[in-house]
Amino acid sequence: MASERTLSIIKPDAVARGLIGEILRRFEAAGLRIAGAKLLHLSLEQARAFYAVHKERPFYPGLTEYMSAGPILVSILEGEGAIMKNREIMGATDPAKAAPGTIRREWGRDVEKNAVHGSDGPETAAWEIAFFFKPSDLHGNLKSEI
Ligand code: DAT
Ligand code: MG
Repeated sequence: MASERTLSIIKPDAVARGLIGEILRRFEAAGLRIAGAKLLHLSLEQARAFYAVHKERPFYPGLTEYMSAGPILVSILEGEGAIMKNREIMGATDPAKAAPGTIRREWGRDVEKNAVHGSDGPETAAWEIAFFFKPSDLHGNLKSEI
């Protein structure tokens, strides 16, 4: 399986509850490397642009309001099969349906406030990474012997 990059977001309620360290630990423990990261507070406009794919959905207004309600931690995760690996670690969209041990099962509040975001495929990953990061903000391929 090829090395990939995917976009992860730790959502506002998880940042507010002090879960950044616990969540990033899960990714690193699974062998994913953090190739870029920053804390930022999206405007409502930015949240609408990021989730534009869902703009016809009934949950779009609530989702974009929530995602702009406080700081988020956006990061680029890198590694073999990173896109699917991240989605497995996150668990299903609805925390009530997520497998035991997943981030969403452990820390998601409901289907909207579900603690984390992860890209769902190679094209969305490339688009989402470019939404938040310039190429010079990426620091991939760190060697474990450094
Ligand atoms: P995922 O985040 O697992 O990729 P998605 O892309 O279908 O899920 O939806 C994006 C986000 O929108 C999701 O993380 C939370 C919110 N959302 C999805 N379905 C919802 C629903 N039925 N009610 C409220 N919010 C929802
Ligand atoms: Mg999605």
